[in-house]
Amino acid sequence: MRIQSAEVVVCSPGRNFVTLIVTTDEGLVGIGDATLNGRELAVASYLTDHVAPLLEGRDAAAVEDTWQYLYRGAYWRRGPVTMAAIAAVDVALWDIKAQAAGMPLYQLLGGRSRDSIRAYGHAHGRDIEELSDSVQARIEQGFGAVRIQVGIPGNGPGYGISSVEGAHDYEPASVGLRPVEEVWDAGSYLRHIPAVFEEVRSRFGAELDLLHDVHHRLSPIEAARLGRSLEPFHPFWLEDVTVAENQRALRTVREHTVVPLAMGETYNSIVDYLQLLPEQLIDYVRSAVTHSGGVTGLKRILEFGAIYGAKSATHGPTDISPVGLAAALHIDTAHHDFGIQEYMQHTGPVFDVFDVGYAFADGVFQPGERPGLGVRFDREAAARYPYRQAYLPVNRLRDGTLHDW
Ligand code: KDG
Ligand code: MG
Repeated sequence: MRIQSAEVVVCSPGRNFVTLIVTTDEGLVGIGDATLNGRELAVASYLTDHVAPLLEGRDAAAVEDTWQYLYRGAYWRRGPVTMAAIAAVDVALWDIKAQAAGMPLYQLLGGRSRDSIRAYGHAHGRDIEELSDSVQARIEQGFGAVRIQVGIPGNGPGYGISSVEGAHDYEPASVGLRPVEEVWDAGSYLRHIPAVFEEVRSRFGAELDLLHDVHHRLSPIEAARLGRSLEPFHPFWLEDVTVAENQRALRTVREHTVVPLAMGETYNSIVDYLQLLPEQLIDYVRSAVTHSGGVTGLKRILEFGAIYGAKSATHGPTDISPVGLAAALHIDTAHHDFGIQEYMQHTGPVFDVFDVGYAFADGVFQPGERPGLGVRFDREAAARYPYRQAYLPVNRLRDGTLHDW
């Protein structure tokens, strides 16, 4: 079976997605997600201009060889644009292979290791009252694990809190030609967050798993202090407590706190984990199928992590399309060292374009039994939602210095 064509569609049913459609000479169609929030068109060009012509005529079954061909063959390895492009090709080829076998993808990855996939939801609010309402809403949806983000007095909207007045649902990318600018003050944050955890714990009890994302904003010693101050409220994890490039920072954090740590959503290769995993500096690997070279790339990372006791916790925000999420769910089903799956929840119009076979109920996912990934892409519906320029915010300290986001 040969690849006949590879086409890219960029659409925006509420937010932007880059989808690769690979068609074979036997009529099978596989799809892959190449969405890179705020840089979508760069990946679309990489695929259309440089990858699609190379794919035509290749053996559709040669998934590993195609991965190596695109990774080693380009000479320029790694990086978010390259690895998102490779991911889309890889996932589309796995989709085709599983459809050809007449099986859901997880069967080709080793079959079921569990009955269901536990997920965590997102709760947020400008203050503790709004946050509590949001936590309650997640509990009512069945979640037993919830990420809590809250506005910090004096800081204005910040990570996890919408900068669009009146919008309760948090969508990090705002439509427009430029990113919105937010303010960050670590001192106010560190003073406020322990009281938030204490209050949420006392309102919702010990059983609910609480997660929190620092989004790369603290220095190593600030992160260590945060971890220590939250220990009495036993968080499930703290995510991205320091900038992801400085992996030694987590040594400092580890020396001072036993709070579990998660990192990896901005990484795109197994090479990014060469220090973090062997030194056992993290407990959860947060990489996404879409950003780390697809099923082939992420499986390698997760197996490497498993040697060092790190569990999988695949990135699942709404800027990863249902195609990327479906691929994650097949890996979650088959991978032995699964931890938890993030589920930020796509909404209405997304499902006009993506018909999904997976299902979420009572806090857990099922990957679905459709052959392949189980997601169908409707090109006509996609055409009704054209691309809109949208960017993640930028973040500044009170004196105007640009800070990590
Ligand atoms: O594109 C960036 C978002 O996916 C990111 O801000 C979401 O940190 C995030 C998370 O944990 O889902
Ligand atoms: Mg995160």
